[in-house]
Amino acid sequence: MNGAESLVRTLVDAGVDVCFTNPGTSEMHFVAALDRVEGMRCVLGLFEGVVTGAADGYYRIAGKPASTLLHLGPGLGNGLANLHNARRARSGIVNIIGEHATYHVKHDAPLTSDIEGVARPMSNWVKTSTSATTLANDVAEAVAVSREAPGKIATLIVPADNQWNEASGPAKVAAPPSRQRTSNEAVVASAKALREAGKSGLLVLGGVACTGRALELAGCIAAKTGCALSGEYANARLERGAGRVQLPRIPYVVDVAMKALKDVRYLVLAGSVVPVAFFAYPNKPSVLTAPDCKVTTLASVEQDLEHALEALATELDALNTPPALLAAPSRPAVPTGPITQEGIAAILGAHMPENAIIVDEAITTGRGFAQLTAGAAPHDWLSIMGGAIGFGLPCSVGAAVAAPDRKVITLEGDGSAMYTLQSLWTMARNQLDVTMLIFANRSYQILRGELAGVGAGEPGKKATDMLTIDRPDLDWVGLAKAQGVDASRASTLEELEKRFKYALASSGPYLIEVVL
Ligand SMILES: Cc1ncc(C[n+]2csc(CCOP(=O)(O)OP(=O)(O)O)c2C)c(N)n1
Repeated sequence: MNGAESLVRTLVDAGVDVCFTNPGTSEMHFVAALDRVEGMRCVLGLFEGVVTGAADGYYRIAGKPASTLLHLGPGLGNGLANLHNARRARSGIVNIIGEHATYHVKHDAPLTSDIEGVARPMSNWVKTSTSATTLANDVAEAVAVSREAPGKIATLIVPADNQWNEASGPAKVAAPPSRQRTSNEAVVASAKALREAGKSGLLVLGGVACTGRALELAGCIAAKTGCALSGEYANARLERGAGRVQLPRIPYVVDVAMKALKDVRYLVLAGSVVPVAFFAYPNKPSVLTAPDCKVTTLASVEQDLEHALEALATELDALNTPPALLAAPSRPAVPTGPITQEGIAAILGAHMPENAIIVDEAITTGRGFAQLTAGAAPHDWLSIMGGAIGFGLPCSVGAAVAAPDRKVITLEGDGSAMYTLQSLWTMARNQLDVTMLIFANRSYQILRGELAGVGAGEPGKKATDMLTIDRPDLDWVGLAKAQGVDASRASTLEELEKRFKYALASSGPYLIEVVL
């Protein structure tokens, strides 16, 4: 077998059996090996930002890494923004990047670049393979790194001759080490802080603490001590809905966040960090908590968060306390008339199917969605973690590949959607079950607030042109249909509800242009 086949076999044997790809000449032996090796599902993306964003969404739902296949430095470079988002989400990914044959690099052919240099800022681990016979071991190492808690980006650069030369066979991947446990001192200190704090305490959950038993334990702790609970501003995967502990998010807008946090005297961190502003603004602080707020770290995001919360609940004698803040089932009444944020939220809350996956890149339109969806059928909520827009559609591709039996609902700003629009073609080709709401406000609406926020004043004509995306208005129905995705437009809440119900009842991708 050649190096490429040893590479693919090593991935598949280790359970890395999905590859999001956009290949070129230097990856042709990998592509050819796909026909010889059973078990690898390959999904083509027509832009590398689709590929890397899909790998992020896949990890968040599957809980295991996918691989990507990208074309030298420029291909990887095109995928970097969503790789950044994936790294911030702590999604494990194995990137395979083709490179010129070892003896060809010195000739400085057009696609030659410093691939390691391109990879490093968005990767936790980077290596260039040195021979076909050692390639499988490098792949095994990359997979092992990608599985290290809390999920890491491993980038392996593979020269073409190491793919086509004879290899010695696949390699075995070591089992992932179990997560480290937090110290007893951290547990005791956190318990002391929450006891002293009473209602002035806030337990902030991050990483996998926003899911499953860990979330439930946080509810028990809140019931016992009276502390409040929160997720961070953005969360890779937040379990929400009826019967689950409700976790609000730290607000985006600095003044709103500071107001929400002003009475917190004791902050306890479980997989999270002290809340800071997304950006600096003149005359506003970077840290959002009050200056006299005491901070205690229960456990870091790499550590075993369920264990940490269980130990804290035990220390507080809260293990058998029924969890506080459980969301009661509720289906909001749906208003009629012009489209409003509240109306969209009510439609989501009323019709979201059980076990849906919500991918949230709604930016300003989504700011009021939390309340009316809190009691909806249980669902997962995936946020953009690194702030690099163009995340939502690719993430939806990956989530849908990871969970073909679940409905993916994408909440998407029109500006953000345009970055990685090619995702629609991948959805159509693979008939992925994704319902997309595109919030067509024809504007980079958030930046209007940011302009004022940084003290740049009122926009004039030229500045306004940089913050609007009208002239021409984007025809979302046309953009979707051109890529094989059925679509329609909704200009009232009645229309939106009808189209949303239709999309949920059908399978495969469907896009609704929500005219705001
Ligand atoms: C990769 C990247 N480029 C640019 C930006 C700056 N930016 C932040 S939000 C935004 C506009 C978002 O527009 P849209 O998705 O329509 O949401 P809206 O603000 O209208 O709610 C831009 C350009 C960014 N965050 N990331």
